[in-house]
Amino acid sequence: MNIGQGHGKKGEFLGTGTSLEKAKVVIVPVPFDKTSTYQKGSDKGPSALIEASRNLELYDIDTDSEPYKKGIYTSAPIEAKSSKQMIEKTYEKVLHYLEHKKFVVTLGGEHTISYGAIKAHAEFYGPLTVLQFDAHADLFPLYENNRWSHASVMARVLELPKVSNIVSLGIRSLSAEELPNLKKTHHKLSKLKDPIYITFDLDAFDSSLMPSTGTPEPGGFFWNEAIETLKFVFSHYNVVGFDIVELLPNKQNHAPDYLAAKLLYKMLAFKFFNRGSK
Ligand SMILES: [Mn+2]
Repeated sequence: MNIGQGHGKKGEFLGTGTSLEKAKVVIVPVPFDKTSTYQKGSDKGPSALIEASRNLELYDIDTDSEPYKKGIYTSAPIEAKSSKQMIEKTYEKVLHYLEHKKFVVTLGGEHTISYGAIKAHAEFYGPLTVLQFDAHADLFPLYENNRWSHASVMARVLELPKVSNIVSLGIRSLSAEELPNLKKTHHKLSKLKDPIYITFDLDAFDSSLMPSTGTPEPGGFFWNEAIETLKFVFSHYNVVGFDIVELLPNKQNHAPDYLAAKLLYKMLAFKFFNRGSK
């Protein structure tokens, strides 16, 4: 595959060149990877997903729609030197767009980037249910003595006063240290309650389908299962925002980057064009 051969403008999701004023959807890239423990490189995730998106067909078969017509604006990437600064900047930027009535999609980066986005959505829309797709619970009280590790992000989310509920799907790798926190979360779709924020760690997918992630795990979701689950959630509940994290691009295999871009576009299609959706 030739890089840079897609449609439209480089650096913008789908390359559609929509202005912020005309956009309903804002994509916020957070190219941050400081605490990864196995393989590093998820800071390259947002740009790889965006580049791959320029090769997507704009028509969505499932919903018989062209979701890009809602207007999708890609904001400047959030640059930060520390986890604390990244969280603060992400929180402020996401909250700003929510106050301007935008639907915000945040792109990682390591999973810690979700915290600022979830905090902003929880304060704006809460009490909020967070639906987590992930191979790992990310519920370590502390990991390597760091409160802001990717492996602790959902433990921090549990502490947010405006997050009332966490429902996790796809978890298949755990540490005993996480078990007390795991009891505070749910694992069935029947536990969802509006409004909902989705945090999608790409390692929720089976590692054969999604090898381009820091901590790949076998035994995960395949494409159709994940898409059917999302279709159900978007058509039965009010999803107010989402993020896609932990894409660690591999220059030799662009298929996972394309999968991540397509996942994002499908989620927008289900949000705005699913029949019977809220
Ligand atoms: Mn995770």
